[in-house]
Amino acid sequence: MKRLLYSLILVALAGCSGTPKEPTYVKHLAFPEGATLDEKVDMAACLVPSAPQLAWQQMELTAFLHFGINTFTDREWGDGSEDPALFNPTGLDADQWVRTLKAAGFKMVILTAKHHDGFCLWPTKTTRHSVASSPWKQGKGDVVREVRDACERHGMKFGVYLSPWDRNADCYGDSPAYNRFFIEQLTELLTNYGQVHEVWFDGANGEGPNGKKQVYDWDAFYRTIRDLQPDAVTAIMGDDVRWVGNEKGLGRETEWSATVLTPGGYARAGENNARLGISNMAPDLGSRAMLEKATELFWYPSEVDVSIRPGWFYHATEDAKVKSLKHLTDIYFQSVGYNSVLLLNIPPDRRGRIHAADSTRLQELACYLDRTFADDRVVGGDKPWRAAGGNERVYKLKPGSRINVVLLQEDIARGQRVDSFVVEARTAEGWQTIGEGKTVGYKRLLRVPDIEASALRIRLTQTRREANISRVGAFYAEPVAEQTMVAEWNDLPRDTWKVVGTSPLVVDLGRNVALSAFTYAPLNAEARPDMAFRYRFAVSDDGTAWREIIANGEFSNIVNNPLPQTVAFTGEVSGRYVRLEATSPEGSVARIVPEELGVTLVRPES
Ligand code: FUL
Repeated sequence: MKRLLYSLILVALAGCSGTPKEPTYVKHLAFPEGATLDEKVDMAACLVPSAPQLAWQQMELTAFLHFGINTFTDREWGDGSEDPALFNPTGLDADQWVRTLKAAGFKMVILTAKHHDGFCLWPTKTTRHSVASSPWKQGKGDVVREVRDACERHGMKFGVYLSPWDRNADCYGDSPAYNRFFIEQLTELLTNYGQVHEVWFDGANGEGPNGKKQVYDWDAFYRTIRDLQPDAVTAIMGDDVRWVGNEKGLGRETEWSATVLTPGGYARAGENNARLGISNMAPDLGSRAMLEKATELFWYPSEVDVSIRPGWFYHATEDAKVKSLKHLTDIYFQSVGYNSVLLLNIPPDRRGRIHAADSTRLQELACYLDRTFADDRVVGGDKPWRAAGGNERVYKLKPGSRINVVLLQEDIARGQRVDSFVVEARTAEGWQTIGEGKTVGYKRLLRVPDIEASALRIRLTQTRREANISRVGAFYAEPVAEQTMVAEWNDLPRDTWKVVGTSPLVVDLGRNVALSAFTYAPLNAEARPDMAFRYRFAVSDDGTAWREIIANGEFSNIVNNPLPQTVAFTGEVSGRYVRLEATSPEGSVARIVPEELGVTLVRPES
């Protein structure tokens, strides 16, 4: 019966010409029960982004600004007990932030108006834990306003990060009360600062005081946004923009914006996603095999968020660890070039300025991208091409073209439809295949072998209905050499250590040393369920009598960003034995291997 209904809809949509007019589903569609794979594929082809989602995708480059109390405590996650008096930037210059980012090609900035510590960068009426209680501008300052105004001056779009998890609010965990509190904060931000283009809700969700779990009222949060800022997209726990699944700057080569992943804020998300065996991290979120099992489909495109430094917040110790140009260009090709928007974090420092180490690197990146994409070698590559599976088209290249990058774009306002393609080049030796792939989407950049060619042939091997190719391009990207970065987080060679115990990890460093810090670095920078999260750190002179140096530590955000975390001691700490005892993110005993531990000497030996 449902099948019959589906056919009737198609017939009804047929124009006078007899060619069925294509249906359009904006942002979401539900497959009729019993729909065949072919019918599902047909419908999937007609799923399109909403207008704000389309405008968002076209920005390509957006910037994150992580700034707040953590900037002043040198932490990644504050616990909410921080004294607002610590917030005191000496020369905050939001105009410099926005100018720097604009010059680097970014189209929007997203400011952490409130991170998990609950400290608000605007003088909110909801809590005293804000800039209003800080010495900065005698409590009369408003960072959100300053950034918003700078965006206005420089024609930059503006977004807010508002952490649902709040480690300061007393009402956190008292679900209805906190939901009201959160909506009030959201309302202030979405009412008093002009247009807001993206609202970013982080997925981190810890326990409130006394272990109380907060149940968020996502529907009410979404309603508030739709009422106050109908053109804003909602990200991560929002339902317009999807977290790519890691914080390494790594998109998927095959990236479907028309995806089977149900947004996390929907009540049915848990059940739907578990049935399909997927999460944000799943490698396949939209192939035909996934469509076969799915009951609904979302236009839920991927956003790749990554920091220019190891951490999200500014730490002076990371000034020399700003990602290299090579690393950043790889990130660009693996995000923007993989049908995603890149959200690159550039954290302002304690002065309240973007540090020269970051702005210099941004400039280098912008120059590199400008140079690379200035000269499109394809002739007439922007002529729209409507093509079914099996169709091919030849594009001439300008004479004497040397290329190593091929660009493909679909007109996603008419859906994401390419299922697989092949790219060939005509060289002196004849036609040769130089690349192939599955998805295209808004933008696909293929790094192909460095060749001289006179033409490209694009063959769409499989499509969903007819695909709409809006652009084919070809470029030459100069190879970038990697600047080697040494992992400098352990001053004492491990072959001089003796492992005395493994659970907890106890190490005899071989002699008495003066330490200023220790580091925990998950093996291969990969998260594991039994990795360390909460920890205690102690030292001893004889391996028997211990002095606890840190009783209640936390490797904040280690699951999403499993990079080395260095913990600096408040003073000099000496001993011969060190002990690191930890529990995993799930609360069980963590497994730490000696290679994951490093110590920093007060006086490093050369
Ligand atoms: C994560 C947070 O926990 C980090 O601190 C950071 O804000 C990042 C963008 O999202 O989940």
